Amino acid sequence: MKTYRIACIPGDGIGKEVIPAGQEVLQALAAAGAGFGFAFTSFGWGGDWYRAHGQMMPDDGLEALRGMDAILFGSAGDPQIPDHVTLWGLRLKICQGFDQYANVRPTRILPGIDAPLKRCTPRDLDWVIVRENSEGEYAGVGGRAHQGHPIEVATDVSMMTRAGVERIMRFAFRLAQSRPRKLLTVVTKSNAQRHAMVMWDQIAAEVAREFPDVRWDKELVDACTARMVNRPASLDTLVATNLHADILSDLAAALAGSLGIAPTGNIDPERRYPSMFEPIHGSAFDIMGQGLANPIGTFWSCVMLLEHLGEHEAAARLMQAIESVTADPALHTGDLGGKARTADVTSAVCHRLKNR
Ligand code: NAD
Ligand code: K
Ligand code: MN
Repeated sequence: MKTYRIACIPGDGIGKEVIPAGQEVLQALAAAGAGFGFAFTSFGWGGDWYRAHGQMMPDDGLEALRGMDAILFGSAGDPQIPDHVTLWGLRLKICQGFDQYANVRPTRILPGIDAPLKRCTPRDLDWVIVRENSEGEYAGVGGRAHQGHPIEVATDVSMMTRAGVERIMRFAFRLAQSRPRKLLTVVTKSNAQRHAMVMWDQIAAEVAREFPDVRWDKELVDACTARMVNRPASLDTLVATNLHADILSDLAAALAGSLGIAPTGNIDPERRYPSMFEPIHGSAFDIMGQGLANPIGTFWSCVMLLEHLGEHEAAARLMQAIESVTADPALHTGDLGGKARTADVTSAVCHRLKNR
């Protein structure tokens, strides 16, 4: 029987609550006769590791992950450590170290979830946002000089390369082509950002010629937020820069009901390195350590992980179990207006996997 080696990095805050829940659900799926097993290795990296060792993960951390089939990640962010230290020291180190340049963020309204958009049925909102995950605004290029002086300057340069934009565009067009509507919206800000974003638009038009069956359009990122609210059904697959997609996908999650539901995959499409799956939310300082976190975002991320491994039947089974749980308001956590706890939702999903 095939055994998948999965690295688990709970990280900080509610990551420590939702990642064990994700492992439990994957274990239940394997035990219910999926035809494969999992060997989990957990890494205690994050804020606690930083307090003990002065860094978020060890220098040879990437080496420890390299041979894994996939990585399940919680969140990086600790109330006592600056956010840029935790993010750059752990999550971005892995995303950039393993060149996981495509960040895929699906959004749908799951059964039973009361989405805030009026006049919007689940059929009207079925998006995948493709986030460029290796450069752009989060390239790490920039600097700070004359700190504390009146002439202080600081820059974060949005750096885009032709190779980087071409590969994310090709990925997005291919993904759009694989979906029933074959529709791609290229998000841009080329009216104001007249260098990198103009190149982005040009490359989109070039790559589009390779995909004559994909319909595509362009939208400025600010207008795109309004379009997501006003005309959700006019969107299907979207591709946007690192920063733009980061913001659009939190909006997408909220429009579909809650940040606690939304999944993502940080993918190396060439499969040179392990890909990493995580809920899109962060450490949720306001609810951490109380067993209140919604684990659905992590479970849906596990579905994406299974699909990445080629286990499509198991992925569909887990998604079905998730949807049958969201359909029951008694199993909604606080973010969805319910009273259920992380453990209630987790055991309900496991129970449905056992008794299908
Ligand atoms: P957040 O996602 O942690 O929380 C935003 C709000 O959503 C909070 O009110 C929180 O309670 C709620 N929420 C989020 N996930 C939930 C869940 N599963 N169930 C129920 N409610 C949920 O965002 P933030 O407050 O901006 O950031 C907190 C920390 O997390 C910061 O340090 C930030 O840098 C970090 N962060 C990390 C990642 C990551 O590791 N990928 C992503 C986002 C934020
Ligand atoms: K996360
Ligand atoms: Mn984000």
